[in-house]
Amino acid sequence: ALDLLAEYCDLEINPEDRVLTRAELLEKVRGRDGILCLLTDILDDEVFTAAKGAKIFANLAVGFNNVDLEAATRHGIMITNTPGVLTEATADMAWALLFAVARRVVEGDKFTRAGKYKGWGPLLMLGQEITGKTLGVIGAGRIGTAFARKARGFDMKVLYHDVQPSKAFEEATGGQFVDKETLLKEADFVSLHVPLMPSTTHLISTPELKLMKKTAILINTSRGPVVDEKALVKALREKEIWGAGLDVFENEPELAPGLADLENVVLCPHIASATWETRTNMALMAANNLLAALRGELPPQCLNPEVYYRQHGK
Ligand code: 8YV
Repeated sequence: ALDLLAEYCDLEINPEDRVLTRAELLEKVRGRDGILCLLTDILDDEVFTAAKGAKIFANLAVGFNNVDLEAATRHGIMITNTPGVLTEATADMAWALLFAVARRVVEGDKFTRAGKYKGWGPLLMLGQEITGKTLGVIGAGRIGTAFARKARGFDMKVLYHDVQPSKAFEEATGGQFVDKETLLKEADFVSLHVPLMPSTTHLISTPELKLMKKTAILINTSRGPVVDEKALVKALREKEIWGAGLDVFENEPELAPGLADLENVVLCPHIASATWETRTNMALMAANNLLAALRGELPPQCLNPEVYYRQHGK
């Protein structure tokens, strides 16, 4: 992707393998025609003011809760994201977490490495069966659909919830639309696939965790603040639910106090789209969006095309 950009642009690459400080971000966007940015870059009015003259910020993510889209539109800056290319990798990761928690894979690995495996036992590290269980999917978009579709191989019943029923979801997965309470009560495993918005912040908190089965497992590969992490720690500690698999955290990269001490949770550092194939495709998509904007075209994954139409008198 960088080679592609280098053919057409003078590139300045952030050399640090870390999140930019706010001051660095404000400094680095100054005088650029286009910026390829990460979900850790909070893009608001101040940043767009500093980036005066920029045509585009290409976000290397499908989620764009880090972007004040209205402010970008006001400043005449186009914003793009990377939908589609990371769907399967993210859905796969939700399954990886579900298996890891249900079958105690990480716990078993630590136990074995520590030399604690002294002999096979019929009750050693019992987990939850996955095949034939009821899967609850909250969020019936691309990733939720891919996740639920993969459940067919495990003969699962799929329940789903979203703001409205989705025919596409049902056709792809055989899933049944239910209200959130029914889903939480009936699902053996609950996986979250919603974007982060005011209406999805703390979508799962104490009342929701209380509705879930004592044997339930919660999976989150969406955005951390969708789950009230303090409430989750309490529920896991008090065995209100059986376990959780988290790829995202409420105050990433910080973890809620006590979370890392729990055995019944598997934690990953926001790597759901981190495969060579997917990250390459995300980078190419972001680069192509950038190049389109620099050439004066409408970028294919533009989230605020009204900026383009306004500038081109359409
Ligand atoms: C990435 C993601 O890991 O696309 C998203 O919204 O959260 C993940 O695919 C991340 O955004 C990379 O910047």
